[in-house]
Amino acid sequence: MKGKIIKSTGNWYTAKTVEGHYVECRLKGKMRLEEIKLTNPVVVGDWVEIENEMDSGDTVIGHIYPRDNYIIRQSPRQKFHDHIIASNIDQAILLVTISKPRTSFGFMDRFLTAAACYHIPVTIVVNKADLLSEKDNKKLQELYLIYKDLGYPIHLISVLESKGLDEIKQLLHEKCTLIAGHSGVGKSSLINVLHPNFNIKTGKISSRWDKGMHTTTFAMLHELNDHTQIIDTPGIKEFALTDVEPEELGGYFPEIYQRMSQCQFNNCLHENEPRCAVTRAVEEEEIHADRYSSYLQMLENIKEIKSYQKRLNP
Ligand SMILES: Nc1nc2c(ncn2[C@@H]2O[C@H](COP(=O)(O)OP(=O)(O)OP(=O)(O)O)[C@@H](O)[C@H]2O)c(=O)[nH]1
Ligand SMILES: [Mg+2]
Ligand SMILES: [Zn+2]
Repeated sequence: MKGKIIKSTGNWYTAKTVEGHYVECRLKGKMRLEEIKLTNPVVVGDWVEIENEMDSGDTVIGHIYPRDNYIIRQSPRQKFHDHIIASNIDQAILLVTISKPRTSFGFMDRFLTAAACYHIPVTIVVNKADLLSEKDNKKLQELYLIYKDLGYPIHLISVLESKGLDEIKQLLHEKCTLIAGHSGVGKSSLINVLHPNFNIKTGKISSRWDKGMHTTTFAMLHELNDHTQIIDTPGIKEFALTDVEPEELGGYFPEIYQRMSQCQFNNCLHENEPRCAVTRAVEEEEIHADRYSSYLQMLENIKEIKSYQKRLNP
């Protein structure tokens, strides 16, 4: 029977079958051996085939259907160990806060790029509007200036004061949406206010560091109604760009994509090449310097990953 994984805690998974039943299952013994090398062979959002195992009487996952897309994060401990957060999503909300905790533009760029690789549309949602100081407001204006121009929809909300939530409800309607962002930005709090019956655990912000406490520890799919699903995720430090080639990266930056056909070399990486339309646009301040430096950082990172992979499989 076909089902969708809604929760994963180590070796056990919860799947919702197409008939609407919730079943606890684990990976079939044989599959476990074959896929043992992967950190997380089954993830929230995966479509799987569930069967009854004769010997054990357990309900097991016998097959994982190919994923349409997924979002990967970089392991906080091991640089090259990536971890798929969730799969088969229609869209993502990048939930950010200007302060408590602060979300950097560099972090946003990484997520936007990771999502663009899989053609996952992203809406930027700025939470904690109630906390904005004058200085924060300036930062927020800068955020609008950069990202609105690039074509990303942006919403300003306050979960605490229930402001701006109707637009979010409309946005989620009949889609499967992943909510991503740093620990403490209010991902779980937002999901809680969207449904009266939800009671997801939320955590305080450390007053010492202005950072979240990593309250949500694994991704979980919550159903607002039969056709509307929302995936809560743990606070993330870094998103990984494992599957991207260096010369592809520019294609995922709308402002680079727009200009790269005008570069002299068609394999231009927009670093120091002559007659590069991208570096020219940066000099002329048509491309934001912060965005360009995010690009260069990601490019370095991708090159590093590639050379690591080459060393592993020469
Ligand atoms: N002032 C203010 N605080 C908020 C708002 N939304 C959420 N919070 C608070 O922010 C803190 C963190 O909220 P969570 O929902 O646990 O954050 P999270 O993003 O799920 O964090 P992790 O699970 O650690 O990734 C809680 O104390 C919330 O009450 C808001 O709009 N304004
Ligand atoms: Mg949470
Ligand atoms: Zn170029």
